[in-house]
Amino acid sequence: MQEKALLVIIDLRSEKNRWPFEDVAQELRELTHTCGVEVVDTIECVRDKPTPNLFIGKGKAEELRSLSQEYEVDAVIFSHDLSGTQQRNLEKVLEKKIVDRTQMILDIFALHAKTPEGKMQVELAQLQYLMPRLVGKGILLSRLGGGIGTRGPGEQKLEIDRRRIRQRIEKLKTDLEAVVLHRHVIRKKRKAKSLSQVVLIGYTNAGKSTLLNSLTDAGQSVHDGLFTTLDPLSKNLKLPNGEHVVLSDTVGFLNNLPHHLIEAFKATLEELKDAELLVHVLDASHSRVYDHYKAVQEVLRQLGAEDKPIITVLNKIDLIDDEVWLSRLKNDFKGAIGISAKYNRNTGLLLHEIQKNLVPRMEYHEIIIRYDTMELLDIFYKEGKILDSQYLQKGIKIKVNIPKIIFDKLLQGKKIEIVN
Ligand SMILES: Nc1nc2c(ncn2[C@@H]2O[C@H](COP(=O)(O)OP(=O)(O)OP(=O)(O)O)[C@@H](O)[C@H]2O)c(=O)[nH]1
Ligand SMILES: [Mg+2]
Repeated sequence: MQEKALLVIIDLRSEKNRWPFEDVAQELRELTHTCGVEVVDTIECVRDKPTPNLFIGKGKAEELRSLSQEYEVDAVIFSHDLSGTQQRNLEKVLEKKIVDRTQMILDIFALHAKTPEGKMQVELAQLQYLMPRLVGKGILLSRLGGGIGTRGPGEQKLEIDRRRIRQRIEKLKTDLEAVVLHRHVIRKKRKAKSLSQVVLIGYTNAGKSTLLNSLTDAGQSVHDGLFTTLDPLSKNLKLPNGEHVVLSDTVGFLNNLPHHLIEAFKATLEELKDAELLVHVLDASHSRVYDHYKAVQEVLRQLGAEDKPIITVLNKIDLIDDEVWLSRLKNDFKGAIGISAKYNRNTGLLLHEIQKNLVPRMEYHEIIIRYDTMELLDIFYKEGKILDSQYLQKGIKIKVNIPKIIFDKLLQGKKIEIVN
């Protein structure tokens, strides 16, 4: 049976960059749906600042207790992160499973991670979240502890658990370092082949994977929910001038993404640092698109990648009827390209823009390929773009754009003759 939850949206007046109630509620609802949990009601709780023992006031906690019993919910989900003490105390008062935002995001990540690397990253983030919460009698998280109302280990066992968890964290960190190293080797190989790396970034659900699919034959899974992609894919992409680049998908960002997650996913996000160009995909049909933009900029800053060249893409224009909204966005995001990844609108324009923003690696040549080495023509077709070809007595004369590195190799082998 589907689990049911009551959502508690806390409006903290002391908080910087507060989002309006309805927007926080909407995002928490989407997270909850993505977890496969039904929302029965959303309660607002306005406070100046949190209290150390319950986060919310005693009266409010009592009110939530009766509401959650009335609705017969399995869990009460909070829009803000709770300390271990707050969580335990709330659990005592409400007699329900208490879940905070980070925990829910971690749960979604755990559900969506498929590769060993993705799973390791999620486990690391979960354990790091758990460590400071292992106090007093100890609690265990929903998934780690095996469900609602699980009691934690006793005092003695707690020390052992703590030590084990610490060891496991260290092991995961070492293993992930090996992954980083491996990726580094792959990237070096790409560099040696002189392939530029273009990385798609953006808020979760903006349409990054859809765009990767429409530009390449990636076949990335696409879904209307949050954090669909945890195991990003890189694909070869041929630009209009014939140049090949590597196009990579990434994990979606979110406002106030838990820092444990950013830390744990650094191995994956390392790709970003090596990118020659970033493509920031925005869901232009979303009313919070400006906040999404800011949140992505913030994560880029945390990753030290905010100075990279970047193309802004206004995706999902097929969903926009309001011309005023679109022109406002185009005005605010100067130079942004409006596209529909789903219906392949303006994606050609985007390819040209990507090409324009990359340091040219292609060279133009006019050459003759002798008939006895005609097989070379395949290389030109595959690696470059043939603009014209002419059959002469000596061989085939072609006008071609080709990566310098490949051209130089062919020239060394003296298999071609330069005409121009
Ligand atoms: N109408 C419309 N829907 C789109 C467009 N692009 C993507 N979508 C839909 O938006 C949803 C999310 O798309 P994804 O490609 O999975 O988004 P993502 O950015 O990869 O999301 P995460 O992997 O979760 O970060 C899916 O339901 C897509 O079908 C578009 O141009 N128009
Ligand atoms: Mg995706």
